[in-house]
Amino acid sequence: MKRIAAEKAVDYIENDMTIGLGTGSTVKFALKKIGKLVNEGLSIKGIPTSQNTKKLAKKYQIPLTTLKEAGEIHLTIDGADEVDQNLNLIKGGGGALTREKIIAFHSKKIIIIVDDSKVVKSLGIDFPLPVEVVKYEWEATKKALERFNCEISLRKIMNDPYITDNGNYILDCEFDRIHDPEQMEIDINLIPGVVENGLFIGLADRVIVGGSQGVMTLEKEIIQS
Ligand code: A5P
Repeated sequence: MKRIAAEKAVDYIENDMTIGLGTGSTVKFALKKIGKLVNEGLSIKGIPTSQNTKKLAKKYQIPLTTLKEAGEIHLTIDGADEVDQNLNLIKGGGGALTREKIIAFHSKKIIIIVDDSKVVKSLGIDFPLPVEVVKYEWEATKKALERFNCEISLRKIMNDPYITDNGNYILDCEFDRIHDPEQMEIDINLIPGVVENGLFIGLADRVIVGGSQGVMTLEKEIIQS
C-alpha cells in the first residue's frame, strides 16, 4: 500500500524539477522509483530531509542539491503519521520533522503519501505528537508542554535518548485528541526550547492514500478516486 501510493506520487515529477525528498519507509519506495527513472534519463535534483534519505538517494543515484543552490523546490514528496480531513498532518515519527517542515514550507507543491491506516477523523488520537526540543534544560521544556494536557515521553533508542539530525531530542506528546491543531501548532512553538513540532497545517496540497483497492487521492475539499 505504501509502495503504490509512493509510485503514484512519482508520476507528478517532471523533467528539470527540484524535488524535496521526505523521510520514512513510504518515501523509500518513492526514492527507489525516482532512482530508476533517473537511470532511464529523467533529469531532476533532490533535496533530502534527513541523513537517512540522503544515504538512500545516493544509493539510488539521485542527484542532490540544497535549497540554497537550487533556489526553489517545485515539488516535495513526503510521508506522514496521521492525515485528517483538512489534509492537516502529524509528522515526525521518523524524527525528521524540522527539516521536513523547512522543505515543505519552501515547496511550491507538496504531495503526501500514506497507507490508509494513516487517515484519521481527528489528529492525535492514535499517534503522539513529536516535538523537537534542544537538549539544554529539556526537562523544563517538557514541563511547559504538559500544560497542553498530554502525556510526554522522551524518545529513546534502546536506553539512550534519540538524537535528531540537528542534535536535539524528541518529546512524544500523547493527547486524547488534538482539538485545535492550527492553534496548537503555533502555541507549542512559542515555548522556549521547542525547535519545531510535528503538526503540518495547511501545507499538503494532495494526499495519495494506498489501500487494498488501489490508490485514492485526497485534495483540499475534493476526494477523487
Ligand atoms: C519522518 O520524520 C516522518 O515525518 C515520516 O514522514 C512519517 O513518520 C511517515 O513515516 P513512514 O512512511 O515510515 O510511515
